[in-house]
Amino acid sequence: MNEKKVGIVMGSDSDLPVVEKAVNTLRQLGIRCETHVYSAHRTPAEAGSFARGARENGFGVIIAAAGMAAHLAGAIAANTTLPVIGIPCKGPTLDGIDALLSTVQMPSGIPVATVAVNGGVNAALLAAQILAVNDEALAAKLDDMRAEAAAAVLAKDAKISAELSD
Ligand code: RP5
Repeated sequence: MNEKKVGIVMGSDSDLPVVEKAVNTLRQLGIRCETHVYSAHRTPAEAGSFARGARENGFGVIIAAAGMAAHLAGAIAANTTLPVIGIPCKGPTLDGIDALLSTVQMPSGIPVATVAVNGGVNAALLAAQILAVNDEALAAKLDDMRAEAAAAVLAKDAKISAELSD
């Protein structure tokens, strides 16, 4: 098991369905995570404090999920030099474009690696790939996971091709 944990922060418990996809993917890979609800707007002190202490508290990457005017990933990134992955969450209006632009459009100097709207799985995989830079066992698990995903696609191809080809 990787010695580093993944920190996961969401702006509201309403983001939980997206975050659960990330947690499940990390668990499949045997990566420890710690999950919190901290908001850039409603609880900025707690969000900043978590980010400032993250490196010394054993985290290697932080995933931040938020919707609407989604400043959480940027606010976390402003308080740590650990890699921060932002998940823009789709809100009740604007189809997540609001959160996407708020998360991805970081000014030079404070990067956030932004995944797709509601991209919980890819956030976890990217976090795993970052930890796997110096963890060969984890890199092998990622290879296995990709091979399984490819096999599943090829099985679908075989089924559909058999049914719909003349
Ligand atoms: C953001 O506002 C949260 O990340 C959430 O996506 C959105 C709405 O939050 P709730 O009003 O559902 O708590 O800060």
